[in-house]
Amino acid sequence: MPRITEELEHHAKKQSFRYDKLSQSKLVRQRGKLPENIEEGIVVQSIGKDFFVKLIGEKSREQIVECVTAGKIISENENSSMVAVGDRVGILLTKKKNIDSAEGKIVIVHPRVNCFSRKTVYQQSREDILASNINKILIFAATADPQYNRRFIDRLLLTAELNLIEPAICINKIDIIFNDELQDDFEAYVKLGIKVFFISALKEEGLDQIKDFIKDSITLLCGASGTGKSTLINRLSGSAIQKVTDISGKTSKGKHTTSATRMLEFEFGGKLIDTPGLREFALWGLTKAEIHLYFHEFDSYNPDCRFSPCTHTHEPDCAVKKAYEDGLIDMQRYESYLNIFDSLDV
Ligand SMILES: Nc1nc2c(ncn2[C@@H]2O[C@H](COP(=O)(O)OP(=O)(O)OP(=O)(O)O)[C@@H](O)[C@H]2O)c(=O)[nH]1
Ligand SMILES: [Mg+2]
Ligand SMILES: [Zn+2]
Repeated sequence: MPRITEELEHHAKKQSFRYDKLSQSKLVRQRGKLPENIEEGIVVQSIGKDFFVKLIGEKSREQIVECVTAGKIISENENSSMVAVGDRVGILLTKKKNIDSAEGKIVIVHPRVNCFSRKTVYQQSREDILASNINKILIFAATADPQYNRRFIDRLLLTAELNLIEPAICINKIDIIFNDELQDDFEAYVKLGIKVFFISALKEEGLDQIKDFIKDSITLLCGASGTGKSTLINRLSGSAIQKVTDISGKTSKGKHTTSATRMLEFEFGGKLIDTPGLREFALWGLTKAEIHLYFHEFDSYNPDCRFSPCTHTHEPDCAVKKAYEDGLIDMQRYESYLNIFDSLDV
């Protein structure tokens, strides 16, 4: 991705950074000069405070280095997770008997091109980044065990559009349920031009469309726990887990660990970032006033509302609400809109 590289290098050369003490963390962002002897890399796994960084410098052999974060980090990314999978980082090697057993310290996090984030669960007003520098997101859910939740899907769709990330919805476990009702439930998304895949990871049905989608891009895979994300990854890798080019190969903390966010690379071309199952997804970076702009089925009715701006919740002569009442707007999407509207403070 030459564009990303150029942008990051440009920023790295500026050597001027904010100082910003983070309240809940000992880590600080520091203004200052870049240290010398920095190795450049990309974060391919995060688990707790441990990170795995794949070196990408000209002389590197794409080794994976286990890293912690330095007490002070140089970063321009404000008010957000300090380090996330997908980040371009600069590290200092701390133990260096030989490069393959080296350990490192992350000292710089380069500016992100984009990221996929939510609001932190335990703190107000902090951006919790699931992954950065990604092209696509595969919003993953299941027909049953656990059954999909469309409101959850809608929240992820909004976040994808906000961050200019191409989304697709993947409904797994069609070996349990697959009927017209299920397909009808996702018709609203198909009409909006969003790709919807129905698959069974376990029975390996429909996997070609997933391969097509993720080929040659960096795709974030996220959804609730137990929906089958790791199963999909195993199947895509050719059923034997070791065939997944596990680019965080140094860890011995378990192949199927669900507590790590991990970037995996496939032989057919493309990277998929497996994430721990999401329980909650509070929106970050959107206000009440703007969310209606992300519900594109409202677009053609919007100009006919009597008030402008109109929140489409209580105003008289609201064309969007009328369209909903006339059955022209998908019921659940409108309800999702109201649900998200109510969940936001401002
Ligand atoms: N029937 C059926 N079961 C599936 C399918 N895919 C996965 N499963 C089962 O669903 C369970 C959870 O699968 P995982 O792949 O661990 O789910 P996950 O999304 O990675 O879960 P977390 O890592 O906790 O987020 C396992 O018992 C799988 O065998 C499928 O297509 N059909
Ligand atoms: Mg998993
Ligand atoms: Zn209106």
